[in-house]
Amino acid sequence: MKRRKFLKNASLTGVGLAVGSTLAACADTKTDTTENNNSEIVTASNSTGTLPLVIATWHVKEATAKAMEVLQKGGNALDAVEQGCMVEEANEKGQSVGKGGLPDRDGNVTLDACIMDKHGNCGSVVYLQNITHAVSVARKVMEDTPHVMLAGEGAKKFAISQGFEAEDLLTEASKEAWEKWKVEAKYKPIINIENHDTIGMLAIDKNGDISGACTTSGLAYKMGGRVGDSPIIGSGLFVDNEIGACVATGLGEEVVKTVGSFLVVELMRQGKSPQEACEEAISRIVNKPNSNYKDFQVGYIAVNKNGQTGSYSIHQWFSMTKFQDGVNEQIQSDFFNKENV
Ligand code: SD4
Repeated sequence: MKRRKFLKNASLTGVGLAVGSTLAACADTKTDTTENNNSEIVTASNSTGTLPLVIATWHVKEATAKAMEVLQKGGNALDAVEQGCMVEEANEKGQSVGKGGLPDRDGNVTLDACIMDKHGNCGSVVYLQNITHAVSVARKVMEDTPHVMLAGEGAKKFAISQGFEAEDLLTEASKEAWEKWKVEAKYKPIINIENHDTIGMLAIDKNGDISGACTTSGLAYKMGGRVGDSPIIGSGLFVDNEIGACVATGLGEEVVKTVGSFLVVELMRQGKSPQEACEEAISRIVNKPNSNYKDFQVGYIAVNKNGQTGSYSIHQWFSMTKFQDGVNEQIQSDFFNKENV
């Protein structure tokens, strides 16, 4: 079923679902016949692979290819995740990241991003406007300030002082979509209307060191000032070089409430595989009393120190892109809600 059709059929109260899939642990690699933007979707082995390795949320093969190029040339995981995410930030067709991102309800494109390195250093920007490469500004916050997080006007001023150029991020296509939305202006943030979304990327370089990054324009038509999980260390992203890393996508409010990425890494510390840890983190959300999980999506991808990976989401159609052993592939994620599937 086409993703858009699925969304339509999902009888959601105006909220599009981000859908995901995870690796079925230890399943063999095989072609799945499900459609997805002409790309092959596979379920893949969860076995340990060689380093280096890159994984990212959604269908972002160009971004993972860029990251792998950096790693193959001997670059470190931090450079790889930054440069990989930059590919999607610059891609105007992606309406959930960087330039071309869908605006908030007032027509402003506001970006959230963060980055974390092997030492546990981190940097983040929230509610950043007019700067395409939010992930690079986050890295500058990490490396060139005594702070972890800069917001709004301060973040923008800092970026400009570092040589970033201010530009209009609202493209014609996103403006048009916003104009259409305004006709009804239902205040239901839309998650994931494209076959890619917030990009979260994790990499292990040839030295076995892990870094991660996450960048997004957040929920389309969100309230002005809204910040999601993506720039919140421990929620949208967490890296522990001893254990592994995790990054989230979907309805940020639900990720923040369970400090999702930190949770996944801690579960791996307790001995769970990346797959098991992602599944447990999703179960914490869906098993809350009165959880309305049918109306929203959350997906996690994770990697451990051995190069095992996992991904899991609440609803169908989430995917992970993985580049390892010379293969850059989109992997359909397993998911919790099998009703109507
Ligand atoms: C947010 N987590 O701002 C982001 C949006 C997202 O799939 O990932 N959508 O809540």
